[in-house]
Amino acid sequence: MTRALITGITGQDGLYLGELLLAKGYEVFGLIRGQNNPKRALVEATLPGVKLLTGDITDLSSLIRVLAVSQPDEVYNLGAISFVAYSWENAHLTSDVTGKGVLNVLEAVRLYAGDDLDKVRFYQASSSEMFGKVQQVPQTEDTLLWPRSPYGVAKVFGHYMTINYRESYGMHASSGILFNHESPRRGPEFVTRKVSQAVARISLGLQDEIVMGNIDAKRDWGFAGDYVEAMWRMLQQDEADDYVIATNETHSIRELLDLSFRAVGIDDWSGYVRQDPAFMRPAEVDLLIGDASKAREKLGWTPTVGFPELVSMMVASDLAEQKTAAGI
Ligand code: NDP
Ligand code: GDR
Repeated sequence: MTRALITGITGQDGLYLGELLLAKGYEVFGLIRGQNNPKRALVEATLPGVKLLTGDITDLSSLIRVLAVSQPDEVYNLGAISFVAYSWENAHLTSDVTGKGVLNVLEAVRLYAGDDLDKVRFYQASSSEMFGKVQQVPQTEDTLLWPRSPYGVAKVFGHYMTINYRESYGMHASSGILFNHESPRRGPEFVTRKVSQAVARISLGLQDEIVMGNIDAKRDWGFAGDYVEAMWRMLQQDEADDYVIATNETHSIRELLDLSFRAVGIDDWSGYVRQDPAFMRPAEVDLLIGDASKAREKLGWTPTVGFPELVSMMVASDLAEQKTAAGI
C-alpha cells in the first residue's frame, strides 16, 4: 500500500487530495495542527480511515516525528497561511509558515530518507501569486517571478528551496505552480466563495449587499478537484519538475459577479454591490492567466470544469447550505 503524508489536510485542497488518494487505495496520513483543531471532525468524516498526526510545519521536531511514524512514499506540502490579504498584516508569521515551513518539510524529508532519497517524493504547493506584477501573458514555468505580497514572496522562497533540494541532493521534489482553484469547500475569505455565499443569502432575503475590494482584477480560476489530480500526476513522473496548472482563461471579478447573480436570476447587481477601500490591497496582482501546455504534454492533464460551471456549482451549493441553515 502506498503511503502519503499531506500537510494542510484540513484545507480545501487537502480534502480533495485526501479523497483522491484514498480512492486510489493509498494509506493517507494528515498533519493536523493545534491541540483541538476545529476541523478534525470534518476531515475524519470526509476522509474515512485517514490517520491524523499532530504537528506544525514551523516545528521541525514535530515533522521529524511525523515522518518517522507515517513512513511516507509521497509527501504533499499544502500547509500554508494562504490568504494573500492577511499576509500584509502578518508578514513575519506568513514568512515563517508559508516560506520557512517549506524548508522544514524538505529538511524533515531529507533526514527521514537518509542515504536513500529515492524512497520519498515531495510536492510543493507553489502559486501563481509568485508572478505578481504582470511581465508576460500567459504565464509559463519560465516567466519572471515578481511577487506583490508577503505571501507571494514567501511562496517564491518555498519554490526555489524545493528546486534547490532537487538540484543539491537529487531529491524527487516537484513544484506545482497552481493558479486559483475553487470549489464549494473554498474558505469564505476568498473572493469566489465570498460572492457565492453572499449571492445565495441575498437571493433568500438573508443579506442586503456585498462589500468588495478591487473588482477589476482578473484571475485564471479552475476547479480544485481537477488541480489535486495534477499534484498526484507530478509525483508519478520518473523525473521531478515544475509545472504550471491553469485553465488558460482569465475572468474579472465583475464577470464573477455577473455569473453568480445571474445564477439566482438577478441581471443587474449594481444595487447589491458596494466597494470599500478596506478590501483593497496595498499592491494588487492585476492579471493572471496560465499556460499549462507543459502539464498537458507531460502529465496528460487538462481541466474538466469551466468557469461558468464552477460558478454555478458554488452558488448551488451555497444556496442549499443557506436554506438548510435558515430552515427554508
Ligand atoms: P487553505 O487555506 O484552505 O488550507 C491551508 C492549510 O494549511 C490548512 O489545512 C491549514 O490548517 C494549514 N496550515 C496553516 N498553517 C499551518 C502550520 N503552521 N502548520 C501546518 N499546517 C498549517 O488552502 P488551500 O487548500 O486552498 O491551498 C493549499 C495550498 O496550495 C496552500 O499552500 C496554498 O497557499 C496553495 N495554493 C492554493 C491555491 C488555491 O487557489 N487554492 C493556488 C496556489 C497555491 P488549519 O486548518 O489548522 O489552519
Ligand atoms: P488570491 O485570491 O489573492 O488570488 O489568492 P482571492 O480570492 O483572495 O482574491 C482574488 C482577487 O479578488 C480581489 N477581490 C477580493 N478578494 C477577496 N478575498 N475579498 C474581496 O472582497 C475582494 N474584492 C476583490 C482581490 O483583490 C484579488 O485580486 C488565492 C489564494 O488561494 C492563494 O493562496 C493562492 O496562491 C492564489 O489564489 C493563486
